[in-house]
Amino acid sequence: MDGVRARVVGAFGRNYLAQSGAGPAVACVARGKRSEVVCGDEVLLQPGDPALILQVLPRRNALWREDAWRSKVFAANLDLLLVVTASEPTPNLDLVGRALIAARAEGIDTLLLLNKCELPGAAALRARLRPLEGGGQALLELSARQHPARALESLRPWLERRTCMLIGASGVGKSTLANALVPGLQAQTQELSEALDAGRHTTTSTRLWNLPGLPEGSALLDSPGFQAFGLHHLSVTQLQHALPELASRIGQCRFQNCSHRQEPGCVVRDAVQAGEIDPERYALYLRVLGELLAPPH
Ligand SMILES: Nc1nc2c(ncn2[C@@H]2O[C@H](COP(=O)(O)OP(=O)(O)OP(=O)(O)O)[C@@H](O)[C@H]2O)c(=O)[nH]1
Ligand SMILES: [Mg+2]
Ligand SMILES: [Zn+2]
Repeated sequence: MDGVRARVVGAFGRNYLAQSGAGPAVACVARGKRSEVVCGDEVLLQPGDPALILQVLPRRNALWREDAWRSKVFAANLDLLLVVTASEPTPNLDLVGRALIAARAEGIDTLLLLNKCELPGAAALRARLRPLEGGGQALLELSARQHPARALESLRPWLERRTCMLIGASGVGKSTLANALVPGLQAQTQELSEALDAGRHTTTSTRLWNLPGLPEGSALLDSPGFQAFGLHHLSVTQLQHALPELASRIGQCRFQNCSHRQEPGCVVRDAVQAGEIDPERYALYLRVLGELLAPPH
């Protein structure tokens, strides 16, 4: 199919912004009613005002969000997921664990961030995150509000020439951090959403920003705040591979297809009992597994 190849750098309801090479971002719309185009998508455009998205090219990877009724892709073609945590508000390690599973299952690199590290409560969170670090999870501590320049410096090698996204519970400091990385981002986000979507869908808008001061190809995807990460598309095997503690033990249980719940000769349960696998991580596995095995809603 003919068309100009471009990358979707803004999604606002049914309106999109796409950029071809280093050219300016142009307004475009999707064909058909149900648009399945997301920020980060590579597309073929038919030039025009607005341009028409003719085709979404195959995705390298994607992330899903879900509510009680459906799963929906919300970002595609990522290189790095920055999972932000903080001691305030009360940490939600379930959300953190699910975000890491979603990224790993899609082959997206992950970096766990302990923001607000200057707060006294950081020590307790640090201790709770240790099992993840022990499993090989990369972790950086920073203070986006107190030391934004320092935060940027420690993040720089992670961000270079990659498309990155910040994710985390409300209030952990994603916007503060995003603003440290792309000065003026918050104001611009609001302006764009209002111009393109009359401000109606600001919560569902996403934008991909080129990171200033970093090499060409370094970008930050600004994600809408939401709670539930979609994992329903995973198979049990994919889930097991996405948890490092389980992945390293695959094939060691008595039964090849061990679900690590109550089968005899299960090395995973043995490891939990022996304190080698964190009980909180095992509980997360059981919760997600239960959801995967439950009949579809
Ligand atoms: N003490 C401290 N506070 C911080 C730090 N980073 C952000 N905050 C504060 O935490 C609060 C929430 O920050 P936001 O950046 O709005 O959090 P968010 O993750 O974008 O939240 P949502 O948009 O609701 O998802 C604000 O009051 C920030 O000033 C930090 O490093 N230390
Ligand atoms: Mg925010
Ligand atoms: Zn087992």
